Amino acid sequence: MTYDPAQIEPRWQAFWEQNATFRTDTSAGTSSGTSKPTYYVLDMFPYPSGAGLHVGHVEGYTASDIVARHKRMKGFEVLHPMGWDAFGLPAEQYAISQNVHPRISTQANLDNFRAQLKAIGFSYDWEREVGTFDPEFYRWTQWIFLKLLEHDLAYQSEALVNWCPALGTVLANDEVIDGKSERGGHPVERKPMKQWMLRITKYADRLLDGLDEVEFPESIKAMQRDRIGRSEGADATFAIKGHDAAIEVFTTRPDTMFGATFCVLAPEHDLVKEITTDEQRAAVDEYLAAAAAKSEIARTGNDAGKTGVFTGAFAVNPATGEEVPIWVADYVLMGYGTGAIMCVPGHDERDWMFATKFDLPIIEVVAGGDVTEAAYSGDGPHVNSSSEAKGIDLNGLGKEAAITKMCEWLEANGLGKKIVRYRMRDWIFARQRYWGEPIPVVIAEDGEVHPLPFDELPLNLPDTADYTPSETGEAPLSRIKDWMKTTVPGQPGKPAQREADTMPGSAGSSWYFFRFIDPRNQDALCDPEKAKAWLPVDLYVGGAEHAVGHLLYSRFWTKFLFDIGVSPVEEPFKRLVNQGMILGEDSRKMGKRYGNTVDPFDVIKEYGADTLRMFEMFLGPIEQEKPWSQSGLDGVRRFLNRAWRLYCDDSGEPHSTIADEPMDDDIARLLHQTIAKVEEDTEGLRFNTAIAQMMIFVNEMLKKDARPREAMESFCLLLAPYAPHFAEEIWQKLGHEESITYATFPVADASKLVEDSIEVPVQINGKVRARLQVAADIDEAAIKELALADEAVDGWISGKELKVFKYIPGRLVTIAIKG
Ligand code: ANZ
Repeated sequence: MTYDPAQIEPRWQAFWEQNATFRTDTSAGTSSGTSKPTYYVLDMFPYPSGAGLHVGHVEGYTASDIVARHKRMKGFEVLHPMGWDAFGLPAEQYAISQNVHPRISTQANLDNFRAQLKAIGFSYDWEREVGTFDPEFYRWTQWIFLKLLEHDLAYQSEALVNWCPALGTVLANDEVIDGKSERGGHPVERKPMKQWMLRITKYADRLLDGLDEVEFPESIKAMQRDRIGRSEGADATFAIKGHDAAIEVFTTRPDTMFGATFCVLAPEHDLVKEITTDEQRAAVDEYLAAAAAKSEIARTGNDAGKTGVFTGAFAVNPATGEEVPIWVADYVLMGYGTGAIMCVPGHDERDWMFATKFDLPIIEVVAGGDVTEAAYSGDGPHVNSSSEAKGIDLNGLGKEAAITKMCEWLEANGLGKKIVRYRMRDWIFARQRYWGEPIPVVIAEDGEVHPLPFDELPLNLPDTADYTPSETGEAPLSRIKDWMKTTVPGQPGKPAQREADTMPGSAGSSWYFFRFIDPRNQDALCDPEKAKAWLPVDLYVGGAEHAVGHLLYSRFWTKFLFDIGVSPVEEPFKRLVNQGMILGEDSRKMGKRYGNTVDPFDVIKEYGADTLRMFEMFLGPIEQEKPWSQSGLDGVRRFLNRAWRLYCDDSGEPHSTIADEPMDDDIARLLHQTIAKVEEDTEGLRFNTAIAQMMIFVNEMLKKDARPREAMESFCLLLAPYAPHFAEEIWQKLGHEESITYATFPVADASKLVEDSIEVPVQINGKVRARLQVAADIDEAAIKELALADEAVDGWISGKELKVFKYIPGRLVTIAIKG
């Protein structure tokens, strides 16, 4: 019988299921459990789409599965769980498009996903499965929300939000790309709305600092730093002529204040209406109306600095005492800094374009460029930056010194202060959609917000057939009148309304990795002792598209849970790996548009899951983008066929030549080189080169007549994390009754690795007394052991005190003795 995965694979999948082979004992590492070392390897859990698993899922999940299986064979208690990110926009949009209730479509989709994952042989402990839409799960999502509220980290605020009329909801900034919704590409507007917000900005510095602790790809760290966008600068006050109010500006270059020849307010700035003169009012109103229709991206994109309108009012530059005009322009955003800036056209590019367009003065205050040609943003000695009357002189100073001196002057004169600002905004934590966690608060008639008591959680999402979003921003839950109507907790006579908004899709995914450790705990989101034994996650594998949103949110929640004593760690993920995208065979992104999508289940039907797994790992380094390759798939299939022939004869029985005989030197070397390479490369997640070495092993072994059992069994063990069904089958044929899952992974014998052994002379007290035959790359500890056991050496040193033992690699052993 030849290798027949269709016959082997379902049988082993059933075996694993019946025997709960991958059940994890998470009491390991706690006072009541074993002392086995723990290893937590986590996949980014999928949102169960209607399309089923794609080849990109298979790539990441195979990588983590190999690591999980490898660690089990090395004696670790391994936590390798799976669940569903099942609330949120994509699931709901899908349901609406299919005209089925999201609860039904989500359940059907995840049942399909589960079956597919099982058909690839992933070693998940399915008893720990969780779904974010399960009340037993979201009870704790709601619990965390209440804790955030208690700690003043959740609040309601009227904010300018990204409103998507087509989706009928607000979107987070990372769900908007080029003014369109990430999902579906619908237009997004800016609109002021009252929203629940989470104060993630309070954690900005800790989210930055924590990045130094974790092993994430540098590119991901850079994206997170950029999103947080820490800026050191100063707030400074510009008085307004003829008004009591003053303009507070935020600048990162207070040193350039002598060059500030105008100020600009964001269109939404409170002062605009107040200071605009009658002559300018019509022009300003018209400009404001146009700005309101533009997205943030359009405002800060290529046109930045090219539109604006004069208010008719003037401010006073505090350094020069000169009057400078106040303009309104939409390249200044209300949501950043103070929404007002001082403009230094000599040294800021957008200000330069604006000044050039509207004929405003440009003054050089830092030497080094030609400000009539372009803004100069580099360093250099300050010029034109001195005022005797004001008692400030920056001339001749470089940038850093000038910034320091200007800040001191501002503070001394009550005109401003140093400040750190962040680009990151607070997290808009509400959606006007049905398919999400209800927010567990009620609003009394007087408008006061009352949290639900913890023991009333979960607050269930009510069932309704009327779940489609509205275009007005009215949340679907508000239409379920008898659910909405309630009373203030503890005050049955006091009527109240429930909150109709639900949480965003990223709520459940911000903490789900805690729940896997203790998924059925009724009293806590996770037992603290278990959390301590298992966190942080040792290895987290998933797509780079979550580099900013999900990873920032989950790091924020973990830090908060740390602060309230629930999490033992501040950083949830010790090491992060992003699998590279698998492109179509034509090197284009796979998609319906190009007709180049490969369905992994077509591959399984034709080739089997083990071939699919090994092929995806063999395509190239896990982090890299790489095209699909049909010939590569055939190549891996041929490899497994040959490996099968190495073990089995035509009838499918193990070769009679497999025997308990010692390995000759060649086979021993080949085997131990293979063990060493597979071990190292698996640890380093270089699965493609590990597989290349396995291919060498099989090709070499097929040329030999001998089949020493040790080599045959060891290789089967090496293959097990990669092609688990194949390995289980062969392991059983070799006479083992237990699953290979917990068999010990082979360890390379260093002495068998090298090709040539060498002769090393041994000098004792200056004279050569013996010669040793050793492996060329032997180390000092190993040669010492050999030398002391050598008969000739022993004859000279026994009974004496060993003073010195030194090995000059490849050349000489020197021993000094006394007595
Ligand atoms: C004067 C100046 C002179 C500036 C100069 C820059 C260069 P980051 O690094 O992003 O923090 N700014 C401040 N608030 C703004 C807002 N709400 N919308 C648009 N621009 C704003 O940038 C801070 C700088 O961006 C600030 O420093 C301010 O311009 C501008 F040679 O002030 B600067």
